[in-house]
This record gives sequence, structure tokens and C-alpha cells, in this order.
Amino acid sequence: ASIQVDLKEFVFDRVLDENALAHTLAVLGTLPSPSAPSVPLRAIIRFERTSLSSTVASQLSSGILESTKKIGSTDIYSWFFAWLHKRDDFPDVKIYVICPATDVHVRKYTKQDVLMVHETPALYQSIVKPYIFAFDPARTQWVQDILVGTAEASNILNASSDFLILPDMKWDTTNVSDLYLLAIYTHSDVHCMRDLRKKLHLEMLKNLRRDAWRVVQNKWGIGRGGVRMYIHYQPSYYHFHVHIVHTGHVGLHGMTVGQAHLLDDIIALLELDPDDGSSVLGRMTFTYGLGTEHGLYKPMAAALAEVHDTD
Ligand code: M7G
Repeated sequence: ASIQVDLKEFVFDRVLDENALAHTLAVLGTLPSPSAPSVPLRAIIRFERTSLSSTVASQLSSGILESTKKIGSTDIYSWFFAWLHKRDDFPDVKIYVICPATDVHVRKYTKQDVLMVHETPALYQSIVKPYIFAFDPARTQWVQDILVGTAEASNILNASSDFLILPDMKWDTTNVSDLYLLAIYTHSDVHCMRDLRKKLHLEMLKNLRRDAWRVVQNKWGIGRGGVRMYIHYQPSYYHFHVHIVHTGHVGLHGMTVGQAHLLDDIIALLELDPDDGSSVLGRMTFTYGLGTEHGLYKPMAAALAEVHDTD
């Protein structure tokens, strides 16, 4: 289950964000609807430079560079632009398409300022929980497609009754030092980290961690200390999942302090839960950054302004 995309049909509208350091560009435009080509669908295209394999450097002498242009030089230093050969095994950019793109997608990929907020349990109940429950289930259709096996079925690396482990779409699946996997919980009782309970989920999380370690060891020879596993708060998708990422992957996105919570820390916190069913995660105040375009920004900023006024 996936929409057919012809990139040549893309009609450019505007740039949403540009990041020279991360080599990414997000643009908004339209693509023709597959069912009614005269009807344009809103589309987001994200460009990302692919990481360079060591093969590029080791094959310089065999002419892997199609052309080079000297930009400048001083003393022992010189710098160039270079074009890689058009070869199947060396794509220069990675392209992500979201079509039809929702308002939430456009806002997510638009450049924005970030405000640090403190989410108390009370603010979670009054603002965040209703926000999570108001989401259109269509937003996690991709998760359902993976769970029922109509998408990415041949990519599944580990399947248990509680979660599936498969490559995240962020990963090119070749560069091991960029390894990025996703563990998707198969049940729907956990929307976010705050829903986790010792009695219900501790064993499952430990099994998930053990299976992830086993997968990366068996398939890529990566030892236990070689992957960082974390949970986003806030995530983009409120169907519980865990990010499994090579420690060498120094991502600029998704590893921000405040957003990424180590699975090991979450397990340690759940272990502190008393046996009366209450939870430490439910009672904690979480601090994280919210972009001005995030759906929670306005209500959270307003609630916090009130709190600060009475400080
Ligand atoms: P998140 O913490 O909800 O949000 O993680 P983020 O996207 O802001 O990090 C969702 C994760 O699922 C991200 O790492 C995405 O790259 C990944 N992901 C999203 N989609 C739509 C897909 C998909 O269709 N297939 C796969 N394999 N991964 C996806």
C-alpha cells in the first residue's frame, strides 16, 4: 500500500526549510493525483545528501569522480566541487516524498523557532492527552500497513507478538555506521511514553531491547554497546515505537536533549514504579522543545504564560 510518485511531475511552490549543515532541503509543491491526474495533490519533497561510502575515496584513481572544479587554493590547501559518476551504487541525494501532505506535515517541515516547555502531569491531562486523542487515525496508517504486512513486509528483521523490528525509512540500509532501525509495538494501548506501566510493559521493553541487541549482533556484528535506543517525547506519531540507532550516527534530528529518552532510562524508571499501579512516568514533569508550528505550541505556551504570571 503506497502512492505512486513520478518526481518529474512535481510542481514547485516554496521552500519550507533549508539546512546547510545537515545538507537537507524541504520544499512544498504539488504532484498529480494518481486517480485524477488533473487534480494536484499537495506534496512535500525532502532532499538529503546521502552519506559517502569509503568506496568513493578508495576508487578516486579509477575515476569515480565524473568531474571536479577547483574553487580555491592557498599554500598547502585547495578545495573543489566534485560530481560523482552516475552510478547505481552511488546516489548523491536521498529524496523523501510525502503526498498527499497534511497541514501537520507542512508545519513539521517548516523552519521554526523552538520554545522549551515544562509539561506537568496536569498539563498532560488537560492539553496533551486530548491533543493525542484528537489525531486522525489516518496519520498512523503507515504503521497499520506495516503491522498487517501490506507494506515493508520483506524488510522485517524480527517479529514477536509485541513488536516488529525493521529499518527506519531514514536509513539507506547500506551504511552500517548510520544504522537506524525502528521497533513498532503491535498493540494500541500505548500512545506515548507516559502510558508505559511496570506491570504491563516492563517485560515487553526488556524483550524488545534484547531482541534489538540480537538483531544487530547477528546481522551486522554490532555489540550491545553499539546501539543507542530511545523514545521520542513528543513523537510525531502516537503509536508506540522505539528508535534503534548506531552510536556512530550523529544525527542532527531526533537526538535532541529533551526529545530523545534512552530506553534504558525508561526501563530504569519503570522499575521504580510502586506495585499499586501508579507510575513514575505519569507523575513526572517533562521538559522539551516545541516548535512554533507544532500543534501543542499555542495551548502549551498559553498555559505556561498563565503559570509564569502567578509565579
Ligand atoms: P517519531 O519519534 O514519531 O517522529 O518517529 P520523528 O519522525 O519526528 O522522529 C517516527 C519514526 O518512524 C521516524 O524515525 C521516521 O523516520 C520513521 N518512519 C516514518 N514513516 C512514515 C515511516 C515508514 O513509512 N516506514 C518506515 N520504515 N519508517 C518510517
